[in-house]
Amino acid sequence: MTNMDAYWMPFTANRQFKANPRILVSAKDMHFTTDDNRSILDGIAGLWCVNAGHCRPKIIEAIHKQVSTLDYAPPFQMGHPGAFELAERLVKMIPGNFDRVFFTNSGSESVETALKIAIAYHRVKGEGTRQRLIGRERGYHGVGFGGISVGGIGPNRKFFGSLLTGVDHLPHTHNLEHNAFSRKQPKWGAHLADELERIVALHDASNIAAVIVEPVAGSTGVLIPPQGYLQRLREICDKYGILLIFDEVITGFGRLGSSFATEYFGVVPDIVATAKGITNGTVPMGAVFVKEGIYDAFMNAPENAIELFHGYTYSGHPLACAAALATLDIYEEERLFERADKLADYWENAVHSLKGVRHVIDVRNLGLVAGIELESIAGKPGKRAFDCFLQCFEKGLLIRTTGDIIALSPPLIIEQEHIDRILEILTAVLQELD
Ligand code: PXG
Ligand code: PLP
Repeated sequence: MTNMDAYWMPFTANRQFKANPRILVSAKDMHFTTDDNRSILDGIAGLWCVNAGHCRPKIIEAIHKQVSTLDYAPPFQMGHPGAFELAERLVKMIPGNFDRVFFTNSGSESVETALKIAIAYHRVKGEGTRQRLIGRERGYHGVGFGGISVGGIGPNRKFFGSLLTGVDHLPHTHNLEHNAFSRKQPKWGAHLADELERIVALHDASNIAAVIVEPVAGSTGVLIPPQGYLQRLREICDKYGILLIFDEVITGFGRLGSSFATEYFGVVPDIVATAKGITNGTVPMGAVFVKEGIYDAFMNAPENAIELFHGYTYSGHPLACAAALATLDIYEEERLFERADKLADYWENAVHSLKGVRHVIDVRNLGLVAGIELESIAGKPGKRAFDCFLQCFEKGLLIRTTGDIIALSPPLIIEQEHIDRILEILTAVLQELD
């Protein structure tokens, strides 16, 4: 292994890692292989993105063919067929009346794009005072300044100065007293959406552009929305002309056993931010869907003028488009979203078998996602779950932890025997853990 010093690793305990590196060298379907040739079962689809499993030949071939035909095409004032084909395919795939897609290269960029479009939309409609943004405590919306401003994860915010002004936060919905060990959506908590009314009363709707939430909060440790909560947010936004943005970077592309969370919950937002699963994690890409009427509102500029002053060098990159088209083919051909839906009950029973296992104070689940909350060691928050992560890796399982919460989100191609194996390793590790 080469010297590791030069690489400043993202969201990583750099010194701990470099002292005890965990190096992956290849992957296939449900497994990674390490540099010491161990097979690691992937319990988190890479990082919530490899929904069809690793190294799928169809996607590899599509990328290969694309890079040897058209490696790059400028996206400003120019186009290439793949971007148009993909956009068309995406708007047909998402339920609700979304009619345009803006391409980005990550979830963070999708969030920045969604927030900017929301503010600009009100302005082009003559409501330029609508500038305030409302996020939620514990929300994760990537790492751009917009995303951390509307986001609600303390450590992701506190080092970075004054952030965006004009931002408020709804309360999060996590409450173990009421909702511990709920299966699917918890019963308690819809009333927390009414906090939006208080924020509107404080600032007046005429100053508010948008509300952004993750339909299921992922990164903060899997928080499932209470029954009726998202519907209530939708109603209040409608009442006041506030745009509702769903950040579906994790929930999009089959994670819940449906195309998108908007389909799963039957609640249609105005803007949907996506990334991750769109290319099965192979080539960075994000996509922002907007509801009918939003794009049109921008089309009043003179014919030859740019309508939206926003975009990335790599928006709709040919390789990303090729990878995404092949990925969507696989999702469709293998009916992977339905597959996830069918497996969801087996998954639910499996993860809830952790109730009563040492240290476990909550299990929550929806689709092929689960959160397992551990009791923290006094004075050492996060240590127990991190130790669990290290020991699972030693035993051949990749999980993700945040604080003292374990998140699981396997590729949608997972078999029941893999689910059993995940629970077997996790249970054994938890029983032995301090
Ligand atoms: N929004 C949501 C809801 C996300 O989950 C982003 C935006 C940002 O996407 P990019 O592609 O810029 O990272 C995400 C990303 C974790 C974890 O441990 C989750 C994410 C990223 C890294 C770690 O749960 N989600
Ligand atoms: N910084 C500089 C100096 C640039 O010229 C550009 C793009 O042209 C950017 C940042 C933005 O890069 P990207 O479009 O890849 O987000």
